[in-house]
This record gives sequence, C-alpha cells and structure tokens, in this order.
Amino acid sequence: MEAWHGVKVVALVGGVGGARFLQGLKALGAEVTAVVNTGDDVWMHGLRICPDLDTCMYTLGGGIDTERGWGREGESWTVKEELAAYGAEPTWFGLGDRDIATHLIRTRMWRAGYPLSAITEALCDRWQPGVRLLPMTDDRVETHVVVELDGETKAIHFQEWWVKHRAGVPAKSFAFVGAENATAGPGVLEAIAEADAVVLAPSNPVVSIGTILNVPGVRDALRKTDAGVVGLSPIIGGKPLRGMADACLDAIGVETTAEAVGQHYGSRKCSEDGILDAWLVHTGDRADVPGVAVRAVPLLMSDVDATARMARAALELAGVDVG
Ligand code: FO1
Repeated sequence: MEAWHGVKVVALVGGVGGARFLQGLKALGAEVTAVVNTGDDVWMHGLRICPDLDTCMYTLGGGIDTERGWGREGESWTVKEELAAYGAEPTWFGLGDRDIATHLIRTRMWRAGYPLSAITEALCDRWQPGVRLLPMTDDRVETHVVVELDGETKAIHFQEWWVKHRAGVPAKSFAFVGAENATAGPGVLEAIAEADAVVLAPSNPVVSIGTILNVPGVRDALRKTDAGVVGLSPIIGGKPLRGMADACLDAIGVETTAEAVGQHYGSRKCSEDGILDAWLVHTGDRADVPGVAVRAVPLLMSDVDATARMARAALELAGVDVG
C-alpha cells in the first residue's frame, strides 16, 4: 500500500506539463482530483476541442503521443489532408484521425445538452486515467490574445496565437472571455475545500493556472481551504521548459523567473489575494517570496519516478503528514 494512499490531493493543471505532473502524483498512490484549464477550448471544423482535458486524459490513459505531448499516438492525418484539399480553413490546426473520434463524441454529447463535466466523465470511462478530471467550469470561457497583426490591434483565439503564430506575435494582453460570468465546475470548489493538499502544477502561470484562477470562487476557495497550497515553478533557470510561458509572462509584466512567478501567485498568509503557502523551485534557482516557504528540488519531469519525487516534495512542503 503506497504511503500516500487515501491522501486527497487537488491539482490545478493546464496541458502538457500539467498532465506529466499528474502522472507523478498518481504514482504516489494519492487520491488525485485535477482541476483542468478549459480556456484553450475551441470550435474547429464544427467539432468542440478541449486540448488540456484531452492531453490529461490521453497521457494518464496511455494514449498520448509522447513526442508531441498532445493528440493520439499512432496518429494519421487523412481527414486533415482531405479538409486541406477542400481549402477548408483552418488548415494550420492538426486534427488527427484518432483524435477526431474524441471530438465527435464530445460534440454529439454537447449538442445533446450534456455539460462538459459529464462529457469528460463519459470519455474517461474508456481511458480510465486513474485521476478525476474536472473541467474548471462547464461554462464557455475562452482565452483570447490581443495582438498587433497587419497594423491593426485585434483579439485572436488562444489556439490561433499558439499554433498558427507559434506565440511569435507579441501578446499585448489576454482576455478570458466569459470568465466573469462562469460558475466553477461541479465538484471543483468542494474538492479544494476537502483536500489534504492543493498543488499548482508547473503549467503556464498565465494561460493555464491564471485562467483557472479567473473562474469566480476558485481563488477564494484556495485562500480558505485548510489544505496546504503549494506551487511548482514552471520556470527553470530563467526559462520555461517548454511552451511559451515567457511570452505570456512578458505580456502581464512578470519577469520569467521562479521568484517572480512565486511572487505573482503571492502568499496566502500575508497578502490579500495571494494563494501560496509554499513554492518549489528547481535546484540552483532561488526565490524570496515573503510569507511563502521556498524549497529547491530537481524539477525536471524526465520520467515518472522523477516526477513522483517532485510531487512528494510538494506534498511534504504542503505539510501533508503521511502518518
Ligand atoms: N498544438 C500544436 O502546436 N499544433 C497543433 O496542430 C495542435 C493541434 C491540437 C489538436 C488537438 C489538441 O487537443 C491539441 C492540439 N495542439 C496542437 C496542442 C494545443 O494547442 C496545446 O497543447 C494547448 O492548447 C496548450 O496547452
């Protein structure tokens, strides 16, 4: 029986980095609930696509393409090629044939009126991720990016910025469309309140963790829970490991350092909107975050064992005693 069996952990996660981190938590044997970012969700070719939920589901269910970090292993692109032959835009978004089955099921249930939380549960029935995946909300919240394009300022969907432009066009700001009217998804606030520990995964602090924090009630739940709240820095040695966290942090005026991100999240105890009790940074990095316990451990998720060690360090720093 793993020592962490029965320890209730809630993790706020985004896409690739978040999914990898969940593998480490799951390996510890804890009872894990993931609150997953849905701000990246998008309608493409009439299909509802939920990149972060799918990345978590495929990664934990053994269906992910580990090279890309998204979509299905053993994928083929026949439908994508046919769509391109018709000149059907967008041609820049990679829709794999196997992945399309997930989007067809989700879209059919969506049209039948099922909430995203129920759809996710149904899809997870096949994949058995071993972690409860909760959308941060069942309501429509979309991350849009304000950019200067062809001499005009405009807001584009996150996926267009991330995939078509490779985040190469400077983001002037982000808009979390619909967030102010959203309700936290079923089980989200309760899970945070009942947790033994809450962990902010090393996901993008702006467009993944930040988006979740914009859902009304989530930040308050984090500040009120009896659980220890610990974050893991997604910035190692002044650089994001993958993804474009630096481009996002620049847009909100936060330096790309472990210290700056920890200060951005803030201390639960000595600030009026901070959420952290503890902050894990990579060996060799330093961070002074007033009111937050900081510890340096290796933060490279090179394999599940390394990730499990990081997760264990986080839970210990959150004050979870395994008894
Ligand atoms: N990322 C890309 O860089 N290129 C793609 O063509 C692409 C397609 C795609 C399709 C389905 C899906 O679930 C994810 C996809 N992603 C793609 C990844 C996605 O844009 C990002 O992983 C998240 O939105 C950021 O966390």
